Amino acid sequence: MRAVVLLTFLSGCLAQFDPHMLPERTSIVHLFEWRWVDIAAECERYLAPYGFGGVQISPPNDHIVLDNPWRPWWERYQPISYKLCSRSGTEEEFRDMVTRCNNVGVQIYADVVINHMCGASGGSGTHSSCGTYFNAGAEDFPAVPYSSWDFNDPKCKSPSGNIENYNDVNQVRDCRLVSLLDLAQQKDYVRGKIADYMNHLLDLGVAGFRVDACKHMWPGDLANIYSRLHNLNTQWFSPGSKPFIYQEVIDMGGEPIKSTQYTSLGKVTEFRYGAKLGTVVRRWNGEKMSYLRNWGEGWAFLPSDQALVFVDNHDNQRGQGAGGASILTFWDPRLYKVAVAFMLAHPYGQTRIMSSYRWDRKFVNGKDVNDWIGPPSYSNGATKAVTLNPDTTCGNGWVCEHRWRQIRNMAIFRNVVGKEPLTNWWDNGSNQIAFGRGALGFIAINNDDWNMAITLQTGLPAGTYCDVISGQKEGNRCTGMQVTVDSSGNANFQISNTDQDPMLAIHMKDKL
Ligand code: AAO
Repeated sequence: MRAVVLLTFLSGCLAQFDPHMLPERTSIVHLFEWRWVDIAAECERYLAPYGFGGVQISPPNDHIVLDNPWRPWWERYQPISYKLCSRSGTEEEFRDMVTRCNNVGVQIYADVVINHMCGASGGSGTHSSCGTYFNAGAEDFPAVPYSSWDFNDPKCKSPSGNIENYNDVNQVRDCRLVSLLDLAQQKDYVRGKIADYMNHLLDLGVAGFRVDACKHMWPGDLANIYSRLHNLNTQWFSPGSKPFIYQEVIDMGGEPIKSTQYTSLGKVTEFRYGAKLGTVVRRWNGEKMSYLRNWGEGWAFLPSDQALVFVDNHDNQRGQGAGGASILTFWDPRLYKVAVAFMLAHPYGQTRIMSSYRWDRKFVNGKDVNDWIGPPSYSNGATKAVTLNPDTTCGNGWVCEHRWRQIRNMAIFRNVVGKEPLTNWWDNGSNQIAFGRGALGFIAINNDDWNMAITLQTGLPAGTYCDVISGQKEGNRCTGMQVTVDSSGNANFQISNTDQDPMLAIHMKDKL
């Protein structure tokens, strides 16, 4: 009896760590600023067939609209109400997307902005994506409704009302993040409104949430809000399934607020992951790929089952947020593919793949002054469709990293190797590394300035395997290179340092 009670208790507590992906699906793709109609189509035509687990969508709620033609992407981090009309589409389009993605087994995780409303200087009027009236100066958001009683002004003790010092925990949580009007989540009323919004999304079929700016909310308030959440919609999920929760907390180690203060509530973004991996792959600060031998907890990251990991995110790919210049992005495609392939091959963490749009970068004194530019749009501000080129890449300014063969195939690699541990690690003491995942997959990477030519134990059964970086298996042939594993599990790896993609990866599913 006690064991049953304990088990029920544990599963109740742990449920929000489960992304509810279909079996043998493992990765989230962040379709940053995509329209709902495009995401629905992408679930059906690409994400489901290639085994992506779920999509992180941009915030679906009513948000401020900042002038035309300015329209920065970060409008969407300034809520006006919890109605579901946004730059990505209408509520009807949202419902259609969730339904169609769920029907093909691709989960939707909504980015929810619940720490604040719009900026203090957001003005008054109906310049919101739903055309909703609000008055930022008076802290009046009648469509929720929130009034000045619902904000943290009386609690905030900083002179300006903004967060001035990240070493002051009370300021970080009770004052305004870059002047954004800070909601009072200790109030039952505010908790209820936020939970209503999240429950609306759950009832429509979303499988979980990326919770924005968690550092700026008290863990106890979040625990209360999460405790009010409905279970997932039983049209698609088994009864009693709790929403998956991953929380944005930037903890690089130098501040009193730690990501571990949030890990009992859900998973937490591990920002050290991309910053460190970028440093290693770029070989900055004397870092070497061989140092990745104990990657993960060995680098003082969160425990693997609590960490949400990514090479870059929508902030740090444009120099914002945290991570700095080491962050690798699609702008450095060769090294980016090395980093993403390593991430997807390595067992640590819940992986998220970034999918971006291009913008006109313009560096002034090392800073991109165009870091605000919104998604590809028409002159009336409407976001452009994601079009497809004959070679399956995307047009209209959409980068679609998740469609790059090397990245898509490594997402499949991760699905194939599943929970197998890291095995047969090898390195040359410099920047050539290789490792396996039990008897299911093996990867070798040459990030040195000289060729790699070596025979290694792969742990795989004898046979001929298709390299999934240069191609994949189609019918009973490889479209790219092949690797032959002999009867003792050894294979010879030849990787030139000048190869377009300096790595080889093989797994059981693409064995001839
Ligand atoms: C915009 C304008 C503002 C204006 C405001 C209101 O840019 O000038 O005042 O509107 O009118 C996004 C944009 C913002 C935008 C906002 C609202 O990025 O530019 O403001 O929408 O439209 C902090 C938070 C973190 C946040 C990050 C950007 O802790 O939660 O800033 N990320 C999320 C979203 C983001 C969004 C928001 C939150 C707001 O992903 O897209 O903002 O909804 C330190 C702290 C971090 C802090 C960073 C940046 O990081 O630790 O907590 O993140 O500073 O301020 C080293 C350190 C590292 C440090 C970093 C940078 O790496 O190790 O700890 O340096 O100093």
